[in-house]
Amino acid sequence: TGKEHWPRGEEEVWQAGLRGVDQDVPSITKSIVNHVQTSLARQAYNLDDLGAYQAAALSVRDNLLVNWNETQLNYTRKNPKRAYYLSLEFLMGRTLDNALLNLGLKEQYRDGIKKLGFSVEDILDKERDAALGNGGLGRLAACYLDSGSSTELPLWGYGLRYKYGIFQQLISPEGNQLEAPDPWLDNQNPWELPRLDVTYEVRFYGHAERLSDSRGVWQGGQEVLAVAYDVMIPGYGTKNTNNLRLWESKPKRGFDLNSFNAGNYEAAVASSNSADAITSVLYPNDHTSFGKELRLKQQYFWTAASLADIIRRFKQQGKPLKELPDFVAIQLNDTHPTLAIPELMRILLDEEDLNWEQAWSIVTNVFFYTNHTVLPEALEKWPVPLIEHVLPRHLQIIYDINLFFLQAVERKFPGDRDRLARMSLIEEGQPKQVRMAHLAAIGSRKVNGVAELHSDLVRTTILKDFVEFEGSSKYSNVTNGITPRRWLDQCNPELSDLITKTLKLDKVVWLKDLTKLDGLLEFTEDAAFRKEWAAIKQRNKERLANYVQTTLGLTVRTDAMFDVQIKRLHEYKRQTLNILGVIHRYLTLKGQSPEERKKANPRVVFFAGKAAPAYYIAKLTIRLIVNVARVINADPDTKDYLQLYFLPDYSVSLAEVLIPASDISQHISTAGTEASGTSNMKFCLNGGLLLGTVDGANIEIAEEVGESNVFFFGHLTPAVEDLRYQHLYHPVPLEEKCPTLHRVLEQVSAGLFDDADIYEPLLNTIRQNDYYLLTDDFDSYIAALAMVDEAYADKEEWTKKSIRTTAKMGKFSSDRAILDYAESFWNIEPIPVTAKK
Ligand code: KOT
Repeated sequence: TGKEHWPRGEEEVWQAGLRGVDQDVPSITKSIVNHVQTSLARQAYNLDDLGAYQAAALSVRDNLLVNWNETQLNYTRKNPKRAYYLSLEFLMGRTLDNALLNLGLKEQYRDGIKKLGFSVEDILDKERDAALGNGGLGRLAACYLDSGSSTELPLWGYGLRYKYGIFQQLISPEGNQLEAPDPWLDNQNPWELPRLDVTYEVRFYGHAERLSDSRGVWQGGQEVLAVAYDVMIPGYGTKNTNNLRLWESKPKRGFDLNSFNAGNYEAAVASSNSADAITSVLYPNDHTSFGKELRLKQQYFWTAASLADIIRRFKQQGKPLKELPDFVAIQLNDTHPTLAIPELMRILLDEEDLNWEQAWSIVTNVFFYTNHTVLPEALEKWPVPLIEHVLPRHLQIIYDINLFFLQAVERKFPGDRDRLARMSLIEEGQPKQVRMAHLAAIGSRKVNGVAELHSDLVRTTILKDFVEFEGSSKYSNVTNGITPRRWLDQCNPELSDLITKTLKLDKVVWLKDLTKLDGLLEFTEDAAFRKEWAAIKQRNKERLANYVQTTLGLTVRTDAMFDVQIKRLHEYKRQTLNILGVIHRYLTLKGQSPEERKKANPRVVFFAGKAAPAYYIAKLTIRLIVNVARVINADPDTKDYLQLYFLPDYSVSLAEVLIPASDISQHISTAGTEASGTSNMKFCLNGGLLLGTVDGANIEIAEEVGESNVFFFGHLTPAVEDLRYQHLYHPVPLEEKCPTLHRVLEQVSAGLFDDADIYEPLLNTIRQNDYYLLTDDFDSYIAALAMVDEAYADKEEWTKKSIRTTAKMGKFSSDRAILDYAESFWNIEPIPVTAKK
């Protein structure tokens, strides 16, 4: 009829109400005051910054809701193919500032908030980060949502609404990391919309029976309810506002009345508690697979609810399921959502009565899998007995997939038993385990890595056999990206303004086509421009120093080079290399006369990052950094030349202060271990230079900005395997192999910074097999640091490098990345919300 999406009643009456929200300053202040009075029920006279934040947020949210509704209605009407991004982590950070900038309302709200007696900066600072992620993988998902809306793609995210996000990090006086919970929902969250009517039942445990070769039935066990919470994702410079749907678990029926009446209160609440537990907390492990039952339940709960929702939406169109791949693409963010593959098979076989070929053909055209790491300990494997217990029907389906798959491999490579064992979905052992990366690969239409080198490694190492079997065209690359809205315009407003002024473009233009930045190149020779550029960096350094002063009470000197390494603590990322380099610098300074020292380039070194709570070596690294900082910062001989800070509780918001302030940042993973890295892109976009290894996206950054503008060191990926072999079979004593490093380790062992012996377990990882090759790379690392010093001594030349770096970062916009997914994988197109009639 074409009328099914029209309102009941009189259209003009509806239209009068659907005017949207007025955006002039008087309307904004009126709306804020109104929210103070009604939504918050607070008095104007004693409103504090938090209350003002909440009222402003609710007022901004009204704008988002209008756009969100229009976008969703537009999708419903036009019915395009949609893409869904399934991620267990969305590291969103704060929302208010981002929403204001994306809506183009920052200045109006600044004025309005000022008229109400508050400062916009103070109230922005009251917002807690939404920290539903560990690091790069979760932040990437957040950048992709921003870009999906900004490029007007019909892209939804699906995740979990954890009650507790990533733990809060505290540092004890001894330098140990302590963890505290992150109850981010304690204040009500204005950015989410509870959809208490959108619910699905998700089953666990019970028993499965086969009804025929491919069909089965799964009954009994526990049923848990998934409840939807929607988070609005505004696009930049467009009305398009996509949705991030987060699931909360809750018991299907409050508690069990029978047990309750029988006086067994504990049994009555136990099943209710176990339902609530599913979405209670984000697992704080990065790059490890733990095999914990609750984590498996999280993964299934989320994939089952998301698929049920996607299929319900598809079915509303009245189309047959064989057309699902024409309307739905689902991107799997790492292997965490891989259970979606057997779950969709289960739905199609057991509930929709399709045969195996029909079902498998739909599945393998709907899913797309992104791999984010080749580290063996991070590749997910689930014990077969655990899957059998929690998801008995899915185990049957996984076995069936495996059987058909291995039969096909056998036909192509007859008699190659080793190959079958390597490729099987099931790893033999005690217990047997399901290899999720294999399942994700064979169940998907495309598989990609996240930077050129990483995608090559995926093709030639962990999925080599699969490329040989299926052909290489399925295995491709999409280099990661970052949103320039948050990671330049929002975190570095002065630089953003200077760029806008210099390019003589509306900022919407270059922020949506970041390659426009290369128009800055011609200004590198303009001394006045360089002066402004350098002055902004200096003010950002002062802003960071001010943050450290107010939060930690420490005075940072801002006339020094700022050298920053901020990321999860992990041996492969080699924070240890950095801190040992700092100690080397300290010992060198101590050995010099006061006259010699005066020639030194003063440096302030910043670290920040969390360690997984059970990662002992990573925690010991934090302790070493904290104690070296304590000694160095108190040493009158050196404190003018070297300062060191470990900033606790690293977060998206802290990154937004640190990144614009950096002169040089370190991305120094052992070659071949960091899939991409994304903070490297953020630093460079903000005119910080890069000190790094030839790894991940560092390589592509160097290709763009030119090798003369980055500082590379260390062995290359092809050498790594040989070096590890040497360590095992032809070890050379450290004092011979690398005397400089030997001397540093001796000082740590002797107790120069802390109790002697405390760091032996950490130092022994280096002295013994040195898996991450610190002993091989230390000398070239020190040489690279010296080159950085030398380059920094020529301030004008350094500023030119800084400008050139920013100018050449266009490739790394997440808009480019998401459009690449949309075109080469998903086959979806922008669906702009057209202006209302
Ligand atoms: C793996 C298992 C559990 C939790 C997280 C991971 C993980 C995270 N694997 N890779 N990552 C990072 O993903 C980023 C985004 O693609 C990359 O930039 C980074 O190099 C990966 O380490």
